[in-house]
Amino acid sequence: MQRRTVIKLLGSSMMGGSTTLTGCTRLNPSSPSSTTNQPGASNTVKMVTKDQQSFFDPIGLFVDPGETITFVMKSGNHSATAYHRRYDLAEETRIPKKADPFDSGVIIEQGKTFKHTFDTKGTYDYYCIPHKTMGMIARLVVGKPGGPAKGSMPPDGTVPTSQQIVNKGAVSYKQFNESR
Ligand SMILES: [Cu+2]
Repeated sequence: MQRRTVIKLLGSSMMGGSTTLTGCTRLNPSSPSSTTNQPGASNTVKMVTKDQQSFFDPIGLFVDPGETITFVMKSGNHSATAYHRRYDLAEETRIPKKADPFDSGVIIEQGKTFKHTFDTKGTYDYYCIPHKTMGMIARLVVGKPGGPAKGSMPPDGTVPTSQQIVNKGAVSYKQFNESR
């Protein structure tokens, strides 16, 4: 009776052991890249309509130069569009001089994503085409603050300061509203 229990335990622990080893081998290569991210920050910005409010979340995000941000359509109809004079609604340019402007166009399908890679350092302000005048705006800092948006607020409302974004890595929409 006792002996059979021991054998059973040995058997199951051996099987468990081999499973764990396989898992380790697969997981190891991905762990270095996940530790280079800022604590608690990810490179995803959600576009949301909830309780009659439309917003980007986080409203402020820091990334390193060369990183890609994924904008995800959660609910509603939205765009992620840089304040750049090339776009009709942007009354001023609020991204660094040498930066590539970006515009997702209005996205209506839930779950759809738009990606943009940010190579030029500085402060980037952007808006949502349908909700710009209602203050659906947000800010990114790539590497370090700079450019025309660095020390001022967009014409459509307020976003976290460049320094707040540098300090926190990511400022959620909820956090930002509670601090105002
Ligand atoms: Cu919107």
